[in-house]
Amino acid sequence: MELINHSINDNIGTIIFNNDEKRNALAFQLLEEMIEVFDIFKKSDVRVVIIRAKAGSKVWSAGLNIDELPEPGEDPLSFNNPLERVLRTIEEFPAPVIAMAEGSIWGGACDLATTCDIIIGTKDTTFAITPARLGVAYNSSGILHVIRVFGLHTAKELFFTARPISAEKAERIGALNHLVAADELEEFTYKLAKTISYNSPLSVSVAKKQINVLAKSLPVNPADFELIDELRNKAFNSHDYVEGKKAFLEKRHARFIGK
Ligand code: YXS
Repeated sequence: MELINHSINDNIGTIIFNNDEKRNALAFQLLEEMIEVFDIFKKSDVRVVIIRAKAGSKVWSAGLNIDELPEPGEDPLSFNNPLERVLRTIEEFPAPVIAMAEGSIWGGACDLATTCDIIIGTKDTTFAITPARLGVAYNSSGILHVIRVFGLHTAKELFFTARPISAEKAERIGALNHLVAADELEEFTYKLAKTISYNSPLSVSVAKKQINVLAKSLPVNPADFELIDELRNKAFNSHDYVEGKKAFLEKRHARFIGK
């Protein structure tokens, strides 16, 4: 593995992002390595997984690797995109996955953190959802994660402003399970993981599945679903989508024109 490190101790699996110079951007290679490691964990009686950045990181993850965003016309968050496959791997993994969230969390990494079962952060943990910065229209499963974890109004503010929200706010609305001092984060997280690992893995995995299935039972009629898809198509065929990526790579503010 190159862009992540992983280890297993006392039935607790750990994945550490190792892409510092790109602020732990979720490069396709990093995401594929995560899927490989979850497979190793599954075969190794891992009872809790912790996903983290290196101690002291200012950025947990800068989100999807903008260099790898596809050309206009192609869905940047398609069903088989490596990020979506990692999110489904986390959701379907039989044991709890904890995001040990030190630092700022951006875009698709916010989707990743909120797909984890538990999020533990510090006062410097922030959450930002950034499609509006890049002319992207997020996908429905990601939007549902954000609504379920942050609530409707905060989800709208996150998507409309693309600005980070603070750890205090995230804890107040229940998006963060615990907000702890930076120098206690590691010990606190592993203590919680150990508590879970001593419980019945079967009971814990059934509880995870039950909660995930029941939390998702939202009826959406097919016509609305098709409409959303039509709107998303418009966005990732737009001038703004091209401009968003270009502006980032040229390190300048984007000039969006709304089409
Ligand atoms: O110039 P070099 O080669 O050193 O590279 C710079 C950045 O270009 C690179 N980098 C990234 N490369 C690809 N994809 C990224 N997401 C990304 N983020 C950063 O890392 C090197 C250091 O970046 P720099 O100088 O900006 O670091 P900093 O410490 O001053 O600022 C850290 C951040 C995270 C505040 C800043 O890098 C930033 O704002 N990054 C972009 C965050 C973002 O908009 N992420 C959304 C990615 S797109 C995505 O996830 C979805 C499609 S969506 O947008 O829909 O949610």
